[in-house]
Amino acid sequence: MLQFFFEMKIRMNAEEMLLLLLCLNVVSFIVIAEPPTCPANLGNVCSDSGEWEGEFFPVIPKIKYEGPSSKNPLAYKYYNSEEEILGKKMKDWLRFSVAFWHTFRGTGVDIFGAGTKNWPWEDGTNSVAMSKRRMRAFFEFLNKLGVDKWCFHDRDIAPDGKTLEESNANLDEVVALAKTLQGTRIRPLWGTAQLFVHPRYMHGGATSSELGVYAYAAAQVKKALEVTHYLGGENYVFWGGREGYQTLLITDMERELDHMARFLEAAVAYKKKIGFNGTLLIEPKPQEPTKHQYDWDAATTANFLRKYGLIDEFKLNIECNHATLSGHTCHHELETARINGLLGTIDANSGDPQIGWDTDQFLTDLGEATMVMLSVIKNGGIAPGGFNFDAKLRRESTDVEDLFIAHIGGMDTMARGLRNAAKLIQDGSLAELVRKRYESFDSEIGAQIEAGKADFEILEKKAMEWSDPMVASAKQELAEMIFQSAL
Ligand code: XUL
Ligand code: CO
Repeated sequence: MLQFFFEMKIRMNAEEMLLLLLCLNVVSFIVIAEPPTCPANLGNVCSDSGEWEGEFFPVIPKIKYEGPSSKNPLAYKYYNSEEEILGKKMKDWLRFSVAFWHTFRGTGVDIFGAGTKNWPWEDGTNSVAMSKRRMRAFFEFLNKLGVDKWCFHDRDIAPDGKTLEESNANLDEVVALAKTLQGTRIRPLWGTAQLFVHPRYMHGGATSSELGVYAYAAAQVKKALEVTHYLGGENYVFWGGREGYQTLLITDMERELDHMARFLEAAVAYKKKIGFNGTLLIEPKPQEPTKHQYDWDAATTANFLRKYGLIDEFKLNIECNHATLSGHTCHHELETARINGLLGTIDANSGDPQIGWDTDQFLTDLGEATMVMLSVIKNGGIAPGGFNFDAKLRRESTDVEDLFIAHIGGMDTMARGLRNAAKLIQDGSLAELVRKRYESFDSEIGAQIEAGKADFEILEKKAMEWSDPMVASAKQELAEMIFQSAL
């Protein structure tokens, strides 16, 4: 190229040269003209068209695995999707998903202050055109992260209309675009209906004291099941944010719980009717926004499902921040779900030890992640469930790249948890401690007890024969030492 310019320069005067350069510039513009871009972090406003198809994150590369020594914030250091851990690829253990609501509808608003995020693709409206543009940005985000699952509420992907028919039409239009953008690789981990923002749901949806609201909620869930099925979703979640009460003085709790069960029965019937084979899940949470939410924790929810004969139709979506709000660890909730055959999927996030509410932070605690993965491995994985980042940026994090960094950090933490848990399992010392602790039950009489064949008379005879038993140390500190050594 340089040689070419050099020869031309000898033959041309300055004006001719300038003309040539201008022409070349025009030609190169025509040849390499790309769809308009919407650069991140430059404060630009994108084109107004909802059909705008430019690149939303031109300065963000496709996120790759670079290994633990990498200092690149836009690279995975521990999540190596194709690497096998305990006979399964990391991507198949972890099955990551991005939550549409936090990542693309979160504005940073809190009860004391306005939103802080000024994403360049947002135009300040809640129009269908804006929803479609946002959906394009979302899928570019997923593709750049290399994540192939997503979770959504009906009303965060498309705006409410003036009537139910209009809301459904809005949803259909946005969902049709999402279906195209999903291609063959991406599918919803789960969909759900948002039954908590609109004032009509102030007393709940399925547990509202108003019949009209019960019917409206049913219609909304019906449609959300249909679109989740249409998009190839693998699960459907019920989070009953307002299915609870503020005071028992005005609440017929028995009637509300009966209504909730009838509502869920109808959802099961409709799921079968439309041929949706995805798993239905309940996401426990003790309170917030209600003072008392009926799906308090895994054990309460399991009891509800058993009482109403729904135990075989549902599993649980365990959220770590909800677990701590109910006074448990995430590990406890996962184990409770697992031993009841109810471990379905996980909302991977964490709270703050000093703050008493649902802060929905990305999980970054290695000990916590390792315990979570111990449960998941014991369960043989959680497919068709996965790890959905029900987590949001802090209000003070306002760069577009923070959206990427937060997910990369969350994914790497879970990946480290998986690696650590695998180390502990392969090492076997923890399992050996547990085995030894219960080994007295491996005896003949122990087996009789576990088979339900040892009555009190038999046991009394044994107690007299053995006299006062020797009781071994629990070795908790040793267990903690072994656990820490894997982190
Ligand atoms: C709220 C929460 C929800 C559900 C889906 O605390 O976790 O976002 O995950 O409705
Ligand atoms: Co959640």
